[in-house]
Amino acid sequence: VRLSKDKVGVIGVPSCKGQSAGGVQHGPKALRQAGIIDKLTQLGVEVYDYGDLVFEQFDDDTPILGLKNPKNIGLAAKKISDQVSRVIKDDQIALTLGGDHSLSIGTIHGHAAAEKNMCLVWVDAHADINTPLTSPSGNVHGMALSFLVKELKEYIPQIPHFEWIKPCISAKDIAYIGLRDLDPGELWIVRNMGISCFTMHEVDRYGIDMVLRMSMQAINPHGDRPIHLSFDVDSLDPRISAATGTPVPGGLSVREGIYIAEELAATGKLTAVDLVEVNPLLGTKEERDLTVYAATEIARACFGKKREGNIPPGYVLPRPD
Ligand code: 4U7
Ligand code: MN
Ligand code: MN
Ligand code: MN
Repeated sequence: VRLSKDKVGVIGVPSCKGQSAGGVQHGPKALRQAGIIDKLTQLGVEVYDYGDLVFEQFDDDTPILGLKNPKNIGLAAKKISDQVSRVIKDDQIALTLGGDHSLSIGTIHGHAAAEKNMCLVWVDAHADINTPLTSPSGNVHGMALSFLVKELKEYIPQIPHFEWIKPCISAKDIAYIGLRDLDPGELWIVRNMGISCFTMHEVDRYGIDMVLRMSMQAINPHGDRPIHLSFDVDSLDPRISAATGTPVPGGLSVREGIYIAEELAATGKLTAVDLVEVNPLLGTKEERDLTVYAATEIARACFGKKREGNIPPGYVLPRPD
């Protein structure tokens, strides 16, 4: 596997204000404790670990139009965006460890700032494209994409601390994989705005390989665009990924998740990866360990790990003298 760049910049984002369960802010710590940094280094990529971003906490953060924690999230997103954009401009692949999925407002905004022509693969049980006006929960992790899609501009109300967010991606540049739980507004948007959408129904019908080929055909037909993978662990079946806030039955197998990562790595165009919604405070110890394990395997596949194993960097086959 030839990666787009041989350097990876790891950014921990301990965010949790985009949803309501406690614990998802410990996701980066859990992934680090599982040895994610070493596992990537062993693949022969140069890993730059920037540690975890620190966010100032504002307790005076009243909901606006039902949207919860606008100030905390809006200001955090700016910090995330700046950091991701810096890492990509430094010629590193940005690997962001979450944290809840509201962080992708920042990562995608920052990626688009560094690479105008980027496209997006969003792997999730959910579409995360509620507008503040369609959200049934007020949780921003279910709205992240709505602030970024150019075609939705006229549907997004003004939210304090979100003014700086400029829509930076077109509907035709997004492919969804794994969806199985959409709200009415989201369904309307996906059907009417021209986002490519491969739900679990399409995964069952065509198989994961065809789904990936069709995704790439739709958003990156010439294979020349930088790719952003936003991977929500709730895309995986809850039998694997139970330690997450919004599990939905009937999801991807670990093998399908890994296959997505392997094929995107093989394009040589992967420039940013978000690994989000690991909540180590949910589920039993076994469930937590399995969720974290699945997430680290997906990260490894993104950075060149092959199923049969990889030859260690510098390995020489011994000869008799
Ligand atoms: B996640 C939901 F209503 N759609 O908007 C919402 F079902 O980042 C869930 O994918 C969003 O985990 C899930 O609150 C966000 C709900
Ligand atoms: Mn989800
Ligand atoms: Mn999500
Ligand atoms: Mn979730």
